[in-house]
Amino acid sequence: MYKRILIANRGEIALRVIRACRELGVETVAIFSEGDRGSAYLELADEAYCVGPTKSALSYLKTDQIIAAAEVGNVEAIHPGYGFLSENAHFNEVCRSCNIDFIGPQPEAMELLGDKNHARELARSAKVPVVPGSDGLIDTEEEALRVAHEIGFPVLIKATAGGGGKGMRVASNDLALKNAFSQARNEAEAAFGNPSVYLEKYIERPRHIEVQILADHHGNVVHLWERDCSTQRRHQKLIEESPAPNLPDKVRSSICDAAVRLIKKANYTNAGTVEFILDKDYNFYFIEVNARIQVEHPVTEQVTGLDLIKAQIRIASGEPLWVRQKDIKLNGCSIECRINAEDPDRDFQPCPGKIESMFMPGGPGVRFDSHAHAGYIVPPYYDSMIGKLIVFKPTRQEAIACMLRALDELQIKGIKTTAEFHKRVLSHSEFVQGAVDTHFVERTFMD
Ligand code: MV4
Repeated sequence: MYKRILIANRGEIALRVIRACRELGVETVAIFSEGDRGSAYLELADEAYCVGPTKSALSYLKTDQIIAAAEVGNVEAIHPGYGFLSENAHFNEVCRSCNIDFIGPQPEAMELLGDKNHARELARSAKVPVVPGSDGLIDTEEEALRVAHEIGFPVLIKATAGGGGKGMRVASNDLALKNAFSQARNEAEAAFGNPSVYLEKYIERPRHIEVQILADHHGNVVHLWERDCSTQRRHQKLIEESPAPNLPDKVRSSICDAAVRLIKKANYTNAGTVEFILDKDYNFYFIEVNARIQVEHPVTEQVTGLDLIKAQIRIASGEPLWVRQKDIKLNGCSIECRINAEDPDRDFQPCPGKIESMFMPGGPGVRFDSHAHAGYIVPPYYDSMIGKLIVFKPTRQEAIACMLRALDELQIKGIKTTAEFHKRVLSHSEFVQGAVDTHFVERTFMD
């Protein structure tokens, strides 16, 4: 096991990794930007280094500064968290060249799966269902029209270097496709430095189901069941839960087994998430792999009883997986609400500022992962999430009731948050019935 790890992140995920390290007896080196000086998570680290000014591009995204902190802090490994450099293959390679373990997949697997068209082709070779679409990249408008006529409109143009909804455009006829094709390529070039796109049949109003995977360096791969992340707005997840409600067991097993096949084919190691969309007839299609730990990992921790951050650290240090697939049971129901400093009544615009007072919910089955506290000034420079409220109960009905009670208890004075919005979602009949699709929030709450 490592003696010392650097956490190349901030806020609640930095705190989460520090907690896992402390339980493993591993010392921690934290980093912070000038905008995060004095943050609470730094108090729990053994050492902390300022890596630059407030701007992420000059601090949390600065490979050289972070590697310098790792050298000065004399660490053996770096945990990247999510966002920032967590899926940056170059940073991953620099860690390797400096003999610092990157707590995540190898650069090659990260690179391969970061190319969404490659990932799609790999899925095909692993007999994992993909959405009907182009056989590779589409270079010309004529090709796009030919494929669209084969698979039928509406179609979705996707940037191979994109992901998470970035660089996607829907087209419902020839003229729209011509425009969307050139716009998608220009956007992809501007955003990712790679204009390459591919085409898929647009699956209308799908559910977003993702499978948590752990893979060690000894060829062992297990899944930790699925999460339903369909309650989202403009590709920003709001509520996640495990297991996915109203999912037939045979579909559950097929999706999880498909995820394991793909991860094995990709020679992927450490924690990863295989993302699918599910149509109204329970047909599922591979979309992409998220080569990092995700914000919503706690709901999986609650229903499996496994600590995913400790698992990442143990796998990176070379330990073989200590659990077998048959030992990983799906127990109960867990729901997570992202508590963001945003105003749901003003188009979810960020509402940074000082938290005057804060009462955190608790009691049986309640977990609140947050770095925030009374007096904390939510900075405007980073993403607006200030915490995650997670509940865990034997049934979904009890979990919803518990979440509503916990949201009621959560008092954050001084800034607006998404807490009230979550209460409205959790009380809506369509959500309570289970199996909302990815357009539920926009269709139901956005006039
Ligand atoms: C799709 C899709 C429908 N049809 N692909 C791509 C990024 C990933 N995170 C979600 N993506 C989707 N890919 C096909 N062929 C629907 C989604 C999707 C989605 C699309 C638009 C708006 C919100 C969405 C939320 C989840 C999934």
